[in-house]
Amino acid sequence: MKLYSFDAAPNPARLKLFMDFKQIELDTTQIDLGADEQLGDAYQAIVPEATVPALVLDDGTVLSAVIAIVHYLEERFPDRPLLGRTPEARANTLNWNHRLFTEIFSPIADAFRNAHPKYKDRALPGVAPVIQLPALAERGQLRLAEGFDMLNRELAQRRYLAGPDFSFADIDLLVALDFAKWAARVTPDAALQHLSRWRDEARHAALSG
Ligand SMILES: N[C@@H](CCC(=O)N[C@@H](CS)C(=O)NCC(=O)O)C(=O)O
Repeated sequence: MKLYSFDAAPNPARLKLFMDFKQIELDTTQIDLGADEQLGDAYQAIVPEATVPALVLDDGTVLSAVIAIVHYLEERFPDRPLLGRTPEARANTLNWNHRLFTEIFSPIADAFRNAHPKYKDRALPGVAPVIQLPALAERGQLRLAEGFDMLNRELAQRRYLAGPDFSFADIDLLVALDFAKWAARVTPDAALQHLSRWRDEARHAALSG
């Protein structure tokens, strides 16, 4: 197995926190996004999507979606489960990961990539040119504020996002809050007390890996 990553970027950070918690170590090569190494021919020959992370399995299969990589690793390294211990918990964790991806990560990426000059004509990851739409940056900010309100209401009802146990959904939300701060310049309002309480506990749980 061989992992390609760039630990400073949000999607690789989701995977790194997962692996650190479960104490998984893999042969890893860092692909420098700052130098656009992901767009070079050498990397594209391995990962045509030109994104990180990517896990190349021993049979040559290339996984480029974080959610697929963590599912595979959870099967291979079952100790300290992060995707739920029962079918219900597993489905609920996956449900939250999907919601976070569409309702939180996507608005942050829209706010960032449709406004930053570095991403002119690269408003989406990948090699195909994609123009920036400033309205999407504005909509991203609005959706993010709504998303934080929704999370605050949800976290009033339970300790962690997907239930009583710390899970990969919590890891995703920790990474999303950091990403929102530096990329979209948005920090949840201190009045969102349930989100704030959860963040303290989730940070602590993540480090207990
Ligand atoms: N397809 C991945 C997301 C991968 C992704 O978007 N990675 C970003 C880094 S956070 C990337 O590689 N960007 C490359 C670029 O912007 O050119 C998933 O579904 O989990």
